[in-house]
Amino acid sequence: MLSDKMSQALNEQVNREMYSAYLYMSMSAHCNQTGLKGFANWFMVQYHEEMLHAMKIYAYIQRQGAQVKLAAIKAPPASFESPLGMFTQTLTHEQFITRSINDIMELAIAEKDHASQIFLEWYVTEQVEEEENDNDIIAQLKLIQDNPQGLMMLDRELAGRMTTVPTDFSKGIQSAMASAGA
Ligand code: OFO
Repeated sequence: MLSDKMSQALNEQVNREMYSAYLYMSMSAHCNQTGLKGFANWFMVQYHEEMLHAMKIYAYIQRQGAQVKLAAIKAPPASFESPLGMFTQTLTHEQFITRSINDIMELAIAEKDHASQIFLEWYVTEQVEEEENDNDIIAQLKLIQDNPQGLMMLDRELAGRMTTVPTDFSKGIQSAMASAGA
């Protein structure tokens, strides 16, 4: 059972995760257009991760017998600054997501909603990884500065990022997680 407040907070988080997916999809398109195919791949993998984050909450709301209420997803920007500017923007966005996950966790604690606390723990851990990934790439981009060779090397490295999360949710989240071995 979810309180109305928790149900609303989780529905809002679905929207934030969908926006994250949309933002990274837009960044991927921008990178493709500017010839950074590896960066484009990295952001497209990130898009899939965000879709999983949204779908897990979507399924949890339903399993708890509450109503999914989807809201409009705001349009992301279509053009971006340098790769360093883009990853700085990504980190700022992920820090915002971390704060929103923490706020929902605070609500779950205040409401003594143990099921939601356990559910949200996965997101708390995931956000540490999200910020760490961005910080690592930002550090590399700062070392590279304006060196095109360094940028191309990093682009090749980011081209190797693979999607490890499920992408087909047609049979539900549990089946998707099981078939992806997640
Ligand atoms: Fe869903 O973690 Fe990024 O936004």
